[in-house]
Amino acid sequence: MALTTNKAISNWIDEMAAMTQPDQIVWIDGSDAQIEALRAQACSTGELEKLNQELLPDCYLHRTAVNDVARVEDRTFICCRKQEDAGPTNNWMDPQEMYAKLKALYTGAMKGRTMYVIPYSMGVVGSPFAKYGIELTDSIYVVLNMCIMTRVGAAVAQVMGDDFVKGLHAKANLDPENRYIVHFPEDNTIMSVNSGYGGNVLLGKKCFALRIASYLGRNQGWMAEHMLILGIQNPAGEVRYLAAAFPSACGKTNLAMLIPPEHYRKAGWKVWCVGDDIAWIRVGEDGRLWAMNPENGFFGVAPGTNEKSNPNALATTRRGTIFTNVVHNLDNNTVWWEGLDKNPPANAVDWKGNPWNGQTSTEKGAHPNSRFTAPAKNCPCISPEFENPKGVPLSAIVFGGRRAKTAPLVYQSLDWDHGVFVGSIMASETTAAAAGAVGVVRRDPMAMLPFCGYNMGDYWQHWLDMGTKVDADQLPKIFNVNWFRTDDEGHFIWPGFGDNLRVLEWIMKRCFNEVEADETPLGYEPRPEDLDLEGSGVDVDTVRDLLSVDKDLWLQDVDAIRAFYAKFGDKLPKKLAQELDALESRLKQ
Ligand code: OXD
Ligand code: MN
Repeated sequence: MALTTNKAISNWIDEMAAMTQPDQIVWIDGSDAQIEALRAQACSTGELEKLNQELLPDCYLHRTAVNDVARVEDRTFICCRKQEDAGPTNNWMDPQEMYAKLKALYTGAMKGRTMYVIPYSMGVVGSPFAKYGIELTDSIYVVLNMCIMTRVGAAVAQVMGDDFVKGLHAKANLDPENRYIVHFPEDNTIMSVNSGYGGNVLLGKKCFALRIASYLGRNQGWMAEHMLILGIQNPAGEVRYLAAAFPSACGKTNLAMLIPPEHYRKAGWKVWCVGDDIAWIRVGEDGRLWAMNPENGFFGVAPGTNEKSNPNALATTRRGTIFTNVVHNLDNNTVWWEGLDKNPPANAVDWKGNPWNGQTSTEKGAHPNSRFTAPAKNCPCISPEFENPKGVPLSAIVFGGRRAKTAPLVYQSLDWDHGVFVGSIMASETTAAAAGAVGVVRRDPMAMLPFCGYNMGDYWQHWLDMGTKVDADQLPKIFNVNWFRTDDEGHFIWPGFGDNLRVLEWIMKRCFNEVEADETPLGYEPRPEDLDLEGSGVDVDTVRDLLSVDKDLWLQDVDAIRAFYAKFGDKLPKKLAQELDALESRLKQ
C-alpha cells in the first residue's frame, strides 16, 4: 500500500512505472517483518546467503557480477543545462539528450520484476537539516542496504512533502557498456542503470548526499563534504570535534573509529565516531559551523579490517550486516577476507563464487573492494551525539593524502582562505593495490574530485564564501596531515592507526590556543617536542624529520598545482591563485 497520497510523489512513481513496466510495485516501510520477508525471498533466489545466525545474527552474504565491483567514474555524469556548470572534472551531457538515452535503457527494464519504493531520509527524520529522497529499484539487495545506510519508512513518507530527491535504479541486464550513473542537479534527480554495486546503486550515499547535496548546499548556503566526523574526549571529559577529508585508501573509517594508544586510554582519552564518510556542514544558531552525518550505517571496505587495524569496525559487523564479495567460509558458514587474520579457510568460496582454498590458493579470495554494510548503532564507539539532529560543533577541519615525501606529518593553515587553498591542492599517490603506475600523484581537492555535483572552481568559491558567514575566531582551524611519509627503503615512518591521536591532540590544542607552533613556508607546524610520543616508538628526531619541508620538491609541486588550476580557467577563484603565488614566494625566500 502506498505510504503517502502526495500527488507529486505518486505522479512521478506512475511515470517511472509506465516506463520500466514492473509486474508490481511494493512500498518499503522498513518494518522488521517486511525486512525479514525480503531477506527470505532473496535467499530463495540465491541473491543473498544466510550466514551462521549464532555467530553472525541477521548477517547475509551477497556477490555482485564480476564486472560490477566498484564505482564507475568514467560512466558517472553531471547533466546540467550548461556544460561549464559541471566543470572540467565531471563528465557532462546535455540533460535532454541524456534523458532520451536513458529512456531507451529503462523502457521495459523491470518487466517480470518488482519495483520497490523506498522513502528514505538523510539525517534524523523530521530534523530541519534532514533531506528526503525516494529510490525506486528492482533490487532487494538495494532495498536491504538502503534500510541499513539510511532511515527508511512510513514516517519519512509522511514528512517529505513535495521536496524530495528522485532516484531511479534498474539492474537491467548489468551491461557494463550501458552502465550509467547520472545526476540532474537542476531536477533533483538521479538515474542509475545496469549496475548492482553499492556506490552506484545506493542512491542516498555518493549520488544524493555528496553530488546532489553539494549542489543544493551551494544554492542554500551549506556544505556537503566527503568527510569523517569524530569527537575527541580528553581526561577532563570535554569532547572536541573535527571533520576530516581523505581520498580513498587513506584510512578514513580507521581514523573515525580510532582506539587511543594505551597511555592515553589509561589517562581517560576516548574517541567517538559520528561518521566515517560524509558530513553536511552548516552555520549553527551559535554562529559556529556544525557537522552532521546524514547516513545511518557504514559501507566499509572489508580487506585489511582486523582486530588490530580497526576492532570497532569489526565489532560493528557482527550483527545485522550485509557482506558483499568477501570469502564464504563453508566450514562454519561465516565470512573471511584478506587481512582479517592469518588463517584463511581451506574449505571456502571466493568472491566470484568459485571453490577456494585459502591455504593453497595464490589468488585473492575476497575482492579488494569487498564491503560490509553495517548499522551505525552497532559501533562500540558511536558518538552519543550521533542522533543529535543538529550535529556537532566543529573545532577543526583536517585534509590529508598519501604523500611519500612532500607533505609533513601535520601543518596548520594560516587562516580560513589559506586552508581552502590547502584543501584545493590535496593529492594522493596511487598505490600498488590499484591498477596503473605506482606513486603517480592524483589531485583530489577536498577528496571531492569524484563527488562534486558542479564546477569545482565554483565549489572552491563556495568554500571561501562560507568563511565569510562565520566570525574569524569562531571558524574551525584548517589542517593538513600525512600519515604516509616513507624512508629511503619505502617503509612508513609514522606508526599511524591509534598513534594518529598524538597528532589530533596537537591539532585540538592549536584550536584552543593551548600550544605554540613553528612557522614554516607551508603554515604552522608543531615544535617536535610538543607531540606526546610516550609509547609510540618514535623519537623527537624522527618527528623533526617527518615535519621537514623539502623546498625543491614543493616548488615542483607548485608547478603541478599551477597546471591543475589552469584547467578551471576563469572559474578559479583569484584568491586561490594568489595563495599559490604566496606559497611559491615563501618557498623561494
Ligand atoms: C566510498 C568511496 O565507498 O569513497 O566511500 O569510494
Ligand atoms: Mn567515501
